[in-house]
Amino acid sequence: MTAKFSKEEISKSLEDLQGWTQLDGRDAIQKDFLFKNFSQAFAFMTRVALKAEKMDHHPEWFNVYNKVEVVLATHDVDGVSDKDIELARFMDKISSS
Ligand code: H2B
Repeated sequence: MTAKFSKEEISKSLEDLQGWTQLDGRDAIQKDFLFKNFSQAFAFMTRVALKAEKMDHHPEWFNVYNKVEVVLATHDVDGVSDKDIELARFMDKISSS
């Protein structure tokens, strides 16, 4: 069973991620990704979608052209868990290579 992280645990976990912050008023983390164009943004989303299906853990996101706004939360615990941190780390990894 996935455990819900405390605010302190979330802050600690975000230290080795790039540019993720906690949402105001909701237990979730967020980051806006910017790409060169829509094609790059959509390629990113496709790779994340495959990972999300494998993990059975899915992002909330919004895309316009080269921008992908991502919110990660674990609905089963109504907060943030290690699954969100793992997916965030994957997103950082594939978007900075
Ligand atoms: N994604 C996210 N972000 N949080 C969840 O709690 C979650 C999920 N639960 N994807 C999964 C699917 C669950 O609903 C299914 C039934 O396993």
